[in-house]
Amino acid sequence: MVHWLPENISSYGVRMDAVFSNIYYIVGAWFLLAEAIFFISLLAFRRRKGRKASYLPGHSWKAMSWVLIPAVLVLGFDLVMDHEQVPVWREIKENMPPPDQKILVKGKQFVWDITHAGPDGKLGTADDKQTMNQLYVPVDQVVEVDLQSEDVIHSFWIPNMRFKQDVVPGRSIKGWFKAIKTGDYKIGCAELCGVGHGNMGGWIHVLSAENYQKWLKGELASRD
Ligand SMILES: [Cu+2]
Repeated sequence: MVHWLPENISSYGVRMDAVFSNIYYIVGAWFLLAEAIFFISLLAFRRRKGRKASYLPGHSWKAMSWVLIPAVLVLGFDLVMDHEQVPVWREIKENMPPPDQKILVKGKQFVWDITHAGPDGKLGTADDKQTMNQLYVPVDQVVEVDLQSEDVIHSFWIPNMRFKQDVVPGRSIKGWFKAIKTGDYKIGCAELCGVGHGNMGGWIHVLSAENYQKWLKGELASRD
């Protein structure tokens, strides 16, 4: 595991982090090996008196093996990573568990316009609750987010929730997550969307189920 990632508060965060670690260590090891060979070669075969540079056409098996062997190894490690990633992708991105709570998030330069389905559980009705940059969700419940954009491409990012999804004009993209811990965590925009991009963000407030119902009914003050 990679330990410097933001605290995980997502039901599928452990699976996501395993994929991240897998890529991190495999690609990291290759990077270090490639750089080591590069710098050792620079030093060992540098210009010296009496040494003539020679042109190697690379037709011999010995020369070609420098390319072919790593290529086969890279392909092999690629398959190892695919093996790790495909089930996680299926579970998280191609599977939509029945939602307990529905949220509509509209990105626009440079805010997140958020609509929470009210006590009736439906979006687009009179009891909906609207906020700007402040997302409220109940803990231990499946939250379905419908992501839309009113102008350019944004990316809705909650690092602690291991959730990041592009928000594309003209499309309605659905995603889901389930928080396993209450608290306040940051939301960002992960797609350069204009001059205010760096300030485009907000907070997600994960509340207990009871407090969430209270908040929906207006019995709990909003936090910013
Ligand atoms: Cu943005």
